[in-house]
Amino acid sequence: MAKLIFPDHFTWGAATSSYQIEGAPAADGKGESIWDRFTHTPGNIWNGENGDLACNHYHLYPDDVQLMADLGLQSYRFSISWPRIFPAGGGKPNQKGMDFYRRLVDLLLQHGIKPAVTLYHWDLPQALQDNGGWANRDTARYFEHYAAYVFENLDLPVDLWVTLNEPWVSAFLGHALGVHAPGENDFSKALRVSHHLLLAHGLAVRSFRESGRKNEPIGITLNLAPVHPASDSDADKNQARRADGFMNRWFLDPVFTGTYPRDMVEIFSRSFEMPVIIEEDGAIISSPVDFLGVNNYTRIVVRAGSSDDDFMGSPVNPPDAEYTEMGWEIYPQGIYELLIRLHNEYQPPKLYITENGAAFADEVNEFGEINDSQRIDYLQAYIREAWNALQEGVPLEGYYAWSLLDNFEWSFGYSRRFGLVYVDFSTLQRIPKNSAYWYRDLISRNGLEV
Ligand code: IFM
Repeated sequence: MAKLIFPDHFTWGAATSSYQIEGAPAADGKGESIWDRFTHTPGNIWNGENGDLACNHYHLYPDDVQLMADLGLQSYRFSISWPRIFPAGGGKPNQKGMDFYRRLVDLLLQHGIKPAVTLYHWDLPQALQDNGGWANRDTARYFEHYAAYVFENLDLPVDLWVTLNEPWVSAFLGHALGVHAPGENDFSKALRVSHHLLLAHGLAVRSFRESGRKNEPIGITLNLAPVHPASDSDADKNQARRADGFMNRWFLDPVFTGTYPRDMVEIFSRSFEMPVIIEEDGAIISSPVDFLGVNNYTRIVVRAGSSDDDFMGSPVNPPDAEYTEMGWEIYPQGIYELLIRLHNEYQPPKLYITENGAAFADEVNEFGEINDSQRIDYLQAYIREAWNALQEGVPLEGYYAWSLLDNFEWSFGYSRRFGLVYVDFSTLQRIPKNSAYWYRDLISRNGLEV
């Protein structure tokens, strides 16, 4: 049996997000978010579900921190709900909302668990949506204000700051495909939204550098996936390049170079209205980050679409592959390919895998156990590829499993279980799955036995 040991300073954690676990949508002065509104609009979510209760982490967080400690987690990545801090997006802050995260961070630190804080995981204050949402450039300034307030008032050590989680998803699933809040179907608007999200990220990084928080790293988390052509034909290869431009480069290029990929600007501008870009925007968006957070679950395989302007192509599911409950191909070597590419092409100072994991149809057996061996196999295979990337000199600093708990999986409601810990949504009982114990053992030996 081989032992694949990770560097001593490597961080092992698990991740969640506010709307997916907290519940308590109006507690202690919290304002409405676009996800509160979207989930309460009939027809948007599987089975009419919503995050009103979710895992009730807002009230059960001490138990959850204890669970993390029992599993030996070294870090916990969570997100702050903007409307808990600024119920109307801007204006008067809500002290009680800030106090909740202060208590959480304090408790994590007491247990020796390093907090990794994401400022935006999609729950925009509805009041800002009513003002145009992310399609309105002012929202970036509101975000800067909110971020600056958190930097100043979450006055405890934070290990990692993430400005935005997966802006591609906010922009395109929310504004072009309409399956996420706020549920719009306007591609030109989605492009504008992507620009304002990137601007918000850059403004927050700038404000962080001006804050008193000197030695804490800040970065952004992108959902990234290798894009492969379905065949060796030139048409499929060109399609893969365009799909990569849409899925990956549209965010990577501006963050690391200050400009949008030229091929995609040409393609988009032939069919859509382009965002208004002011001269200073590129410099703001590319404000140097300390790390890039990578969320990777699968790869994308595409066949050529109908024209050279088709930037999505036709997705192909390779026939002999295995798939998770999300219908996502299990493709561990993709994370290796991605990490090597990011290191070679964009050279972020450091990289973190801020999310990786799998949904399976977990069940509690007659002994009260959840034998999720498929998840263990998945995690083991991906972590092994991360180790391979480390051997090639990729400055990978940590890994966060998605997710600590089964939770509200957006338009899929509670029908997709990603947790290391099973949640019985009728009683809210937490039961660590076998993968949680497997992960605990991996953390304790800082590596894999394969
Ligand atoms: O649950 C989501 C998370 O909110 C963002 N990244 C992907 C996860 C699984 O779909």
